[in-house]
Amino acid sequence: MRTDSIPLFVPALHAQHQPRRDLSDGYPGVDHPEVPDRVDRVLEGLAAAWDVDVQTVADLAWENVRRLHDADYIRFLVELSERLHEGEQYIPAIFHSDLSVAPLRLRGGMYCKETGTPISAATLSAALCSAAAAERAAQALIETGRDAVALCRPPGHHAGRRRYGGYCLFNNAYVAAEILARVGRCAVLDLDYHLGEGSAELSSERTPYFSLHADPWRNYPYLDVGMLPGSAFATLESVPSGVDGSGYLERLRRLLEPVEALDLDFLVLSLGFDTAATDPIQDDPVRLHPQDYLAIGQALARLRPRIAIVLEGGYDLDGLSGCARYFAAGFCR
Ligand code: OKP
Ligand code: ZN
Repeated sequence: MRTDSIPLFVPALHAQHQPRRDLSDGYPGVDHPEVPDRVDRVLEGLAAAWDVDVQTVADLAWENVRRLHDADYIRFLVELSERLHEGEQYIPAIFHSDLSVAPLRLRGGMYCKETGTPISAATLSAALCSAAAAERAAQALIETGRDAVALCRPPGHHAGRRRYGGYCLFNNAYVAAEILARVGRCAVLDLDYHLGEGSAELSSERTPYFSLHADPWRNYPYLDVGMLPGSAFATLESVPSGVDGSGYLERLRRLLEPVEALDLDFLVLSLGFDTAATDPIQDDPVRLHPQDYLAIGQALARLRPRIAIVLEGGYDLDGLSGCARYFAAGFCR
């Protein structure tokens, strides 16, 4: 058990964002796995092992989102949100790199290249509020010198400077990292199942990115990492298909070596529980069991920097709280 309480920020508006259908694997799609309940399940697990100081965040992170993302991309989301009717969900239909003079309805296809991230009238405010939770966790690190958690929803690591997709609109982890990098040395470590190509794009010398993920060519986002922009400051490591807890831990420890060598003040941890063996959205199996998150938490607890934990994926509703509880039991310091 941690001796002190840990501040935990929950975006107040996330539950109004309810994507209905996930067409990532094509028509007719599946019930969307990125549901509001995820936040409750993770919170339940963390609260079973930590003394959490839950704070609901009602702010919208306009300013920091404008710093990170392009103006025309944000303007598109604003205009679209104003136009959407109650209950309506938007998915682009044409995908080109420049649709800037096409009708608003089609313009989404220049900022998104997949069909798994439906946008409703409530999505923009939920995403801004999610980023605000990350903002608050970063501020808590600076002000209290203690670790903090943001249960961001929607998630953020697939969102690039002018790009949404993979259930993400704004890059919550980089919102936090940019705040922290103003006052100390900061990096982002991503342990979600998926490579965060948005985070890789946003990485820089002052905010390098480290990620351990399933092979991104064979799994979402289905990219050849050699083709990624911004990869000069991204350290990307894949786990083999079928990897188990010990194989995962071995690779995590190896990835932590260059992170430690940076002598950081702050670390943003993009934490996804979709590495659990029971997660429904894996293509290549990663076989982590709830108990494996204990060792993951312990490995991270040994790091020197203060850590802002930002939630990314994790879609097995029945398994989430167990994984989160073991993680929290391990991440005690
Ligand atoms: C968001 B996050 C694979 C379907 C993939 C998109 C996954 C988005 C993941 N058959 N659908 O957890 O990184
Ligand atoms: Zn993921």
